[in-house]
Amino acid sequence: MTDTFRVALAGNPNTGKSTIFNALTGANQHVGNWPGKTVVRRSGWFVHRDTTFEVVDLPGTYSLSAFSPDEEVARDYIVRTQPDLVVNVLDVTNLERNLYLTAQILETNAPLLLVLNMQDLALRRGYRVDYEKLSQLLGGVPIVPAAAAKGDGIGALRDMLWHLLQHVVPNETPINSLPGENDHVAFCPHCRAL
Ligand SMILES: Nc1nc2c(ncn2[C@@H]2O[C@H](COP(=O)(O)OP(=O)(O)OP(=O)(O)O)[C@@H](O)[C@H]2O)c(=O)[nH]1
Ligand SMILES: [Mg+2]
Repeated sequence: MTDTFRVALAGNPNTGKSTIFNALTGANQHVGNWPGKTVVRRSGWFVHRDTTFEVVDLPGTYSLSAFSPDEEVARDYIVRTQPDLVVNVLDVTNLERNLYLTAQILETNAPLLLVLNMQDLALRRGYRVDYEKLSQLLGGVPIVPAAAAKGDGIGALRDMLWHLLQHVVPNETPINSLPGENDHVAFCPHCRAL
């Protein structure tokens, strides 16, 4: 299997996109500008289970309305360039505000995966999220919880990316949960066991 899958990280500012980008791609990064824009373009790649993933770290945006260069870049990449998967990174402690962009991305019909980041803060504040319910409410979008600054959830994210992009087979082996955090397991609507 030698296909390269293009994954775009999208989300509100300060949700941890670049932290996840760095954790996924390590030293395999390229930094430039988006064509005709002063907005920084960061892309990189990694290999997982013999599959190459190209990752683009989109600028942080609250919406895809294209009122600012950042929003325009994010919207154009999702709608026109059409990555194989959009990974929407959310701050789980601020779900309501973050889900506004999620709703907009869903409207584009782009294949979508949610990373609910900042689980360490949520844990400290006693927040609990019903991933299955949230996934259902959003039409069956897969969800990976993470605390990217600590590296938690990055392995599960890699597994989930591979899992989704290899075409999901119902009831296949569940993806690993976060180590030691049994409340925070990845949820894929295609594999109810997650
Ligand atoms: N507590 C906590 N902090 C995190 C986590 N992930 C990222 N951070 C911190 O949040 C801040 C913002 O992270 P970035 O990765 O720069 O966020 P971003 O989404 O790329 O931000 P923009 O590029 O401005 O949109 C940094 O100080 C990170 O260290 C996490 O899971 N938990
Ligand atoms: Mg960033």
